[in-house]
Amino acid sequence: MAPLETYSVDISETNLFRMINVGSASPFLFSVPGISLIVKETDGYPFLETTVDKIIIYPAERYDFELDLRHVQPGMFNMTVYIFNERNLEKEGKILGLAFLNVTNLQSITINSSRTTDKNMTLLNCPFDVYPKVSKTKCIPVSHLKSNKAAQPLNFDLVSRSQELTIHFLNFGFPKPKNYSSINGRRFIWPTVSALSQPSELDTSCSKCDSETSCECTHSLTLKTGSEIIMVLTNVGSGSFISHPIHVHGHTFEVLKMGFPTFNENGTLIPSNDILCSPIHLNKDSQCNNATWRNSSWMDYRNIPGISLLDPVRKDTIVVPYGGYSVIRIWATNPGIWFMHCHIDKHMAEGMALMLNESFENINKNLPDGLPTCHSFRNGPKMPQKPNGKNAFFPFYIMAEGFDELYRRCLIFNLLYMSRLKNI
Ligand SMILES: [Cu+2]
Repeated sequence: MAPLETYSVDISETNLFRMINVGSASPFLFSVPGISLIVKETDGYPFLETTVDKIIIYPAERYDFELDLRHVQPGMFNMTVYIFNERNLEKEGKILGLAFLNVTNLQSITINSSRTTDKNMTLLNCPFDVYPKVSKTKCIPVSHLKSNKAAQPLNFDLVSRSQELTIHFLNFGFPKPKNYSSINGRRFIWPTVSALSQPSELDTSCSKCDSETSCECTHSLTLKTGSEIIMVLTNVGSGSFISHPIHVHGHTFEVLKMGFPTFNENGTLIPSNDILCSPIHLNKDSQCNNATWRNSSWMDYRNIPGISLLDPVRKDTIVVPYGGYSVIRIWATNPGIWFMHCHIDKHMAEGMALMLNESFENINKNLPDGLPTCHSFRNGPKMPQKPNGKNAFFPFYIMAEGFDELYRRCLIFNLLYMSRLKNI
């Protein structure tokens, strides 16, 4: 067994830690008991720093933090990772991850240990805005973070922005009857041809789905070139059971608002009532495949109470809280077919995913002449066979078959197109 990692830091130094959840299943609860964390960036984008005691990190998320060592006496500290219960955020099981932090004071700096004691624990990125049961813990959802304007993100727009605005409601859950991981009741089925070069061969209609019926299909969301896209990512209705970390490829997004469930006096979670799943059914009885705002005036997103438009934090992975929602904004300025999916691998593999179909018109005009399409390959001549029926050039045959299979699956084409488009 390898020894546990020990990080050595001196009180006179500033040390930056980048924490990444490369897991595929669970969010983690991270802390260094006795030391506060000065958190500065998430998913590579800076925000106005905030000091917390613990961080929840979902699969695919990243958080950059420094250690607040101003009132810390030298010594060894634990760096701890726990799995927690998503309903009440209490630790589950034994410690999952452990490292050591060796704090030194090589320059004999005078330490004032009498820190102003705030007995409230502060927790960043909880999927609630009020910590259930434990009143002494204060939650900071990421939607409360403020972007650091002094560190403006680079502009990666490949096409100019238009005035057009579209709002999409996407509900993440496990709808009946099969309880497959789905978005708006659609279990994602992978296309069998390249979605970039042969879009006409795709059936993305999902025609068997309706507002209360689930289906399996190549779910695609068309984004108009250059337009502003508001996505209301919801986690309500009869298929809502767990929070989902949703990751978008090809884009980062601004987190404009998060809506959360509340708790009654018994600690029972009550889903947010801001979302209207169905004009007929109660939310709890609806699949919520065709959601909207309960208050129709919120369709103009500037009317949504508490929406952050001045300095919203930017991310590429956002938790859609169980019983709540996250409102994000992206711009359709990066033509391509982009995957959007839950980063819990089991959910993604089962179908909680879709393709952002961002402007076929911009892709097709960049196709190189004579580029082969899927199905256009020709099988080579049959391999000569030995009298016993086995292939004479067995290793070469395997290679040819393997390459053939790659063509069939069109993986190569996707890669070719992507690299070509990016090099323009
Ligand atoms: Cu999920």
